[in-house]
Amino acid sequence: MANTLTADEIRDKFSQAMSAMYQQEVPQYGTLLELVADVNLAVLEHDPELHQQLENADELARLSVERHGAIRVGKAEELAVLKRIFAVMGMHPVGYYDLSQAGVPVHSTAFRPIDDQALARNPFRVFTSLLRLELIDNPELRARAAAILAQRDIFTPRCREMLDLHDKQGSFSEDEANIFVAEALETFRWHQHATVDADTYRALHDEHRLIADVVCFRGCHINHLTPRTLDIDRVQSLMPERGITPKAIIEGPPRRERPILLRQTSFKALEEPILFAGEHHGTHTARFGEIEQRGVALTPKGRALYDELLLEAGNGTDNLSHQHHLQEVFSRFPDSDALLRRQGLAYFRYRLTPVGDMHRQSIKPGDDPQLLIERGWLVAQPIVYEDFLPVSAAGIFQSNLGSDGGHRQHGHSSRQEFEEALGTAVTDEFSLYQQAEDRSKRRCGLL
Ligand code: OOG
Ligand code: NI
Repeated sequence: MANTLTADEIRDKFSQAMSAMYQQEVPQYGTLLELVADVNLAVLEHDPELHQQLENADELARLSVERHGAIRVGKAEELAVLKRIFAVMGMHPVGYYDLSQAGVPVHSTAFRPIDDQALARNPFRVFTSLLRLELIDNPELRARAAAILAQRDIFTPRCREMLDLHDKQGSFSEDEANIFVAEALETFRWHQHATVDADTYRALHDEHRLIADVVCFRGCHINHLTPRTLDIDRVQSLMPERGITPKAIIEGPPRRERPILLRQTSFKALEEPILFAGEHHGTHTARFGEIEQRGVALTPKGRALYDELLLEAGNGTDNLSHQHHLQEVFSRFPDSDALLRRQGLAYFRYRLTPVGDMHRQSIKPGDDPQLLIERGWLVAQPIVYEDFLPVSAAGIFQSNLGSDGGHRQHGHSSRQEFEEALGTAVTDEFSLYQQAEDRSKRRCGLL
C-alpha cells in the first residue's frame, strides 16, 4: 500500500505526543527536561571523547528522544489490548519483573523495540504493571475492586476500531496513524474525576496507595516519563535549584568509568486535586518525573555479580554516603571494557575498522577478538542496557507511594499468570543482547 508509515515512525509520533501531553499535565516534567538537556550538553562539551564514542555508536541522535514511561493497569484484558497498541508501534513485551517481593502488589513487563535499528532510532519503552488483586487481603475489598475494574473500558471505541483496522491492513496510512496516536493517547491522559466515591477511594488507598491509583480512575494515566542523562549525579544535585525535590537515593549501581546497567532517580510525586463521585474534593499523589543514565548490558554472569554486590551494599538513607559505600562494594566489579569482555560480564557489539575490513579474509570464526582489537582491526562497543531493574523499580515505586512497602513479602512470583493475562510469553532480555552481540560477530567473521 502506498504511503504507509513504519512502526518506528508511529512510535516516534506517539512518544512525542505523550511527552507534549505530560509536559502540559505536569509542568515540572518540562523543567526536568530542560535541566537534563543542559547537563547533557555540558557533559558533551567537556568530554569530546565521550561525544565521539556516542557518535560512533549511533547513540548521539537518540539521546534527545530517549525516554521511558510507566503505566499501571488493573485487569488482564487491559494488558492484552495494550500489547496490541504497542505492537503497532514496534514495541514488544520484554522481561518479567516481580515487584511483590518488594511489597508492591504488581508484576510488570517493558514494552520496547527489539531490533538494533529500531532501538537506535527511538528506544521509547513503557514499563507496564498489572495489579495483582489476589494480593489484597480483605476479600470484600478485593471483590469491590474487581467489580469497579470490570465496569471500565480504558480504551476509546475508535482506538479499538483502529486496532482492528491495523490487524486487517497490516499497516496505517499517515492519516490513520495520526488518528490512532490521538486515540491511543486518551488512555494515558490524566482524569481529575475519580470514578468512585471518597469512601471507596479511602478504603482502597488504605489497603495500598497503588491499588487506589489503578482502580479509581477511567484510564491508566501515564505516571512518569524519563529522559536519559549523561550525568545523573549532576542532575540530582541541580534539581533543587530548579525547584524540583529529588528522591533521596539514586537507585542502581554507583558511578563508574564504564557505566553498567541503569541508574535512576526521580522527583517526588505531586499532590493533585481530584473530584470524587458526588463531587467531594480530595487529592491524589501518583505522578512524578524520573531520570535515568544507561550503561552496558550485563551477561547472566555479570548480572549475578551485580545482584550479589547490590544485596551486600544494602540500602542507604543519605545519597552521598550511600554512593560512597556502593563505590567501595563495587570495587569488586571490573571497571574497564577489556576486563568486562575478558571475564564475560557484559555484552559488546563488534565492528571492523577500515584496516580490519581490508583483512576480512584472514579473520576466522573463533579468533580471539582481543588480539584483533589490539591489532587495530576491530572495535568493541558496549551494548546499552535497554531494560529495567526490579530492585530499582521497587525503590522508584516506593518513593512515590510512600514507603509503605514491605508488608506483603509473601506474594509468590507468577510469571505464568502474567503471561496468560498478556496472551503471550515475554521475551527474555538476555537472549536479545546475546543475539545482538552474535550478529555483530558474524558480520565481522568471528562467528
Ligand atoms: C513504575 C516504577 C518503575 C522504573 O523506571 O524502574 C519504573 C511505576 O511507578 O509505575 O518506572
Ligand atoms: Ni521509570
